[in-house]
Order: sequence, then C-alpha cells, then structure tokens
Amino acid sequence: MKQSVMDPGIEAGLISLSVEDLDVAEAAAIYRQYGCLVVRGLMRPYVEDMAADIAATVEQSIALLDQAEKRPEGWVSPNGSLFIPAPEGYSRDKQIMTVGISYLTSAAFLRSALDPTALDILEAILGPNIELFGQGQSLVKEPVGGHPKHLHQDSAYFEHRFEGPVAILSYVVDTDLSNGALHVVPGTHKKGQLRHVDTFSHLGLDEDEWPWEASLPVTGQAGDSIFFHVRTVHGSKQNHVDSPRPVFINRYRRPDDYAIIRATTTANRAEAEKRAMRARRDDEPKGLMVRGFRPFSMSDGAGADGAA
Ligand SMILES: O=C(O)CCC(=O)C(=O)O
Repeated sequence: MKQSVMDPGIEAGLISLSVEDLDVAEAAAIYRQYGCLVVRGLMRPYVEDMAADIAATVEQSIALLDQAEKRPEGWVSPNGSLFIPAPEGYSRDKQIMTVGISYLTSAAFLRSALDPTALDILEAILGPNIELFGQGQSLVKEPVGGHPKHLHQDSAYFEHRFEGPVAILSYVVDTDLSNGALHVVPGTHKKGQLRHVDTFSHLGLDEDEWPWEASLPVTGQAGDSIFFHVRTVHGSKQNHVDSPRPVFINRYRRPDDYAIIRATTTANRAEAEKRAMRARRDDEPKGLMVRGFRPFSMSDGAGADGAA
C-alpha cells in the first residue's frame, strides 16, 4: 500500500526570520535542519524593478506567441518564455509558465543575485566559494486560473553530484493561498531522490503519496524570500485572483558541483539516468563567481579559455 505524508509538522514561523535583525548562523541552521528558510524582506530593494522587467517580458512573450516553437514541455517563444495549455474558458489557448527574463536581460535581476545579505547566508550554507547556477528563473501564474506547479523536488530536473544548488524564490507581489503561495515540505531534503511522475506541470510527485496537506504554505509580502534545498519538496497551487502572481528565483552552488542528470519528463529522465555516471564538471558552463574564488583544476578544463 502507498504511504502518504499528511502533515508538515511545523508552522511557517519556525522557519522564518526577518532581514532587519538577521542572525546568519541561525538562518543557516534553520536551512540545514528543515531544507527551507524564509527571510522576510530580503529582496524588497529589487521588487519594483523586477515587477516592471517581468511584466515587460511577459508582454513581449505574448506578442511573440504565434512564433513559439513546440517542445516536450510546451511551447517556447523566441524570447525564451515557456507556455503550457491554458485552463478552459481562457482568452488564449496557452498560458505563460516560465518567463524569458534572465541576468542577460534584466539588470535588476543580476543585482538581486548579488545581494550581500543573501550571499552571507549562502556562504554559511555552502562555504566560501559560490557560483551562480543558471541565468535566473521567473515564473508567472496568470490571473484567474494560472497554472499550479505540482509538489516536486528540483533534483528531479537537475540532480547534482554533491550538495546541489540552493534556490532563493522571492515574491514580487503579496502572495497568499488565493494567488499561489509556495508550499514546502520541511525536512524532505534528507529523503534522497524521490520517484516522480509526469504531470500537467512536468515532473511531479504522485499526489496520492504527496497530497497538498503534507505541505506547509508560506504566505508572504512582496520582497519575502524562501530558500530551499534542491531535494526539498515544494510546489504551488493555481492563481485565483485577477492579477498575475510573479516570482523570481536565484540559484547558487559550490563551483565544483555539477548536474549529473537533467530532465523534464520521466522518459528523458530515464535516458539521462543511464549517462549519470559519465557526467563531468567540464560538461557544463561555469557560473559567475559571486563569493570567493574558483580554484584551478587541471581536470575541469579551466585553462582552455585562455589558450587563444
Ligand atoms: O512558481 C512557483 O511557485 C513554483 C516554482 C517552482 O516550484 C520551481 O520553479 O521549482
């Protein structure tokens, strides 16, 4: 018989601190224990600019939607936004999911990734040397029915050789149960890699084994940030209000870490699992260093760029 987890066991207050009087060691200890941490107000300085840049990118993406390319995950517009099928009765047949904004297109996004307090917390978690993983990610739930993201571990999408990336998801608008608050399942970062299935929102956990009741909703204000481990189970429900619900995510990892499996469906994950043992640091682009130093290693091809 399938076993299901029915209660997150703790309240959000236990994993929440305020940026105003932050104790970095306490923040790192919460993260280590629960695999998640809320820092109220951390990204407040960037919210106004991020709201404008995300909205501009969404507008651009919708204008380019007729040129979107079909992919296994949905449709990707020429500016890099991912669309999935829209709910019934919607004005379009496709809704936006991930927004084609990145550190290459938004200065505010890059500034947010370099926030000194965020980096202090990350240093206490990851150690002195830290690189950016990816180019930044943003998700928007469109108004009145915008997509749910099923409970999942990010490691289903990018499993790493070592500790894996730390994600910081930040709210751009006040976010509660009506517009798609992030839900986390504290402590699940210690459970190893869980079996995922194909869902409407790509890889997700079996809902019978991992119902929403197992998770802790984290409501918050614009500028509140949620740190979570690559194996922490998390997700969010639909947006039921008449305005969009944007978030942005910065991810960081040790510079010697690397993805051994990348996937979006059970089929492409099964293929990627066969190649996991052969994955090398060298196979991935290096991220920008945001703390410390990247030690040279003969085995990771670090000298190759300087050869020309
Ligand atoms: O948009 C959200 O609330 C969820 C984002 C998320 O779960 C993810 O990107 O892994």
